[in-house]
Amino acid sequence: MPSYKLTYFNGRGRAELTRLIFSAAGVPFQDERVTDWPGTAKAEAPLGQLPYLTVDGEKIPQSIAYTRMLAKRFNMAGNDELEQVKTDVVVDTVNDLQNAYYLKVFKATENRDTVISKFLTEDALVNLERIEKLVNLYGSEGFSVGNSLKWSDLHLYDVTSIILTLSEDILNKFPKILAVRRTVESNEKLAAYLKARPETPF
Ligand SMILES: N[C@@H](CCC(=O)N[C@@H](CS)C(=O)NCC(=O)O)C(=O)O
Repeated sequence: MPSYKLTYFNGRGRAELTRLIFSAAGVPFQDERVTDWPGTAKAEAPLGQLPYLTVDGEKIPQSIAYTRMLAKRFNMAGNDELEQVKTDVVVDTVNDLQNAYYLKVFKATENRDTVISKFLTEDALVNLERIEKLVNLYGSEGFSVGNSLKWSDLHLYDVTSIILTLSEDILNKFPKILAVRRTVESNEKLAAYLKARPETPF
């Protein structure tokens, strides 16, 4: 089996999707959490950013690219070409939501309440509507694409968990998204991981 080491800060952030994939697949990996940044870690990171994944000694940056490779290896990328592209479409749309959150909310230092309420009524709503529409088109009850677990389900779960910390009822009008969240939470391996994972600052 290849050796995997995931290097990130002590947070969920852009590394949590990868941790969820390893957990769902039951594949062991080293979960390295850097506490001294930039320190020497920035110079050691291929693009001067975290996260990156070291596969059999080779460091690979860009979390979505290497997580897609893992999803293929662990049979969570789609069962044929059409399922793969649909899964990528959901992942990209969830990325739009995640990137808007990082850009507008995570980085906000002033007027946080105003920034959050604008984000929730604009970016969050638009992107959640799009994700709900895609799950309706491509998925089935509890799965965002087809009828088995894909990495898009895990990304959807992870990013909507962040949105829920800003507004606990925002997902109530998105039944398809809620159904995917229930699938993830009721998966035995994922439930065990979610229960055991550490609380972190982000
Ligand atoms: N597209 C990249 C984004 C990586 C990124 O923005 N990393 C941030 C943390 S989430 C970072 O390393 N910030 C610290 C820095 O640039 O010094 C990915 O998904 O891996």
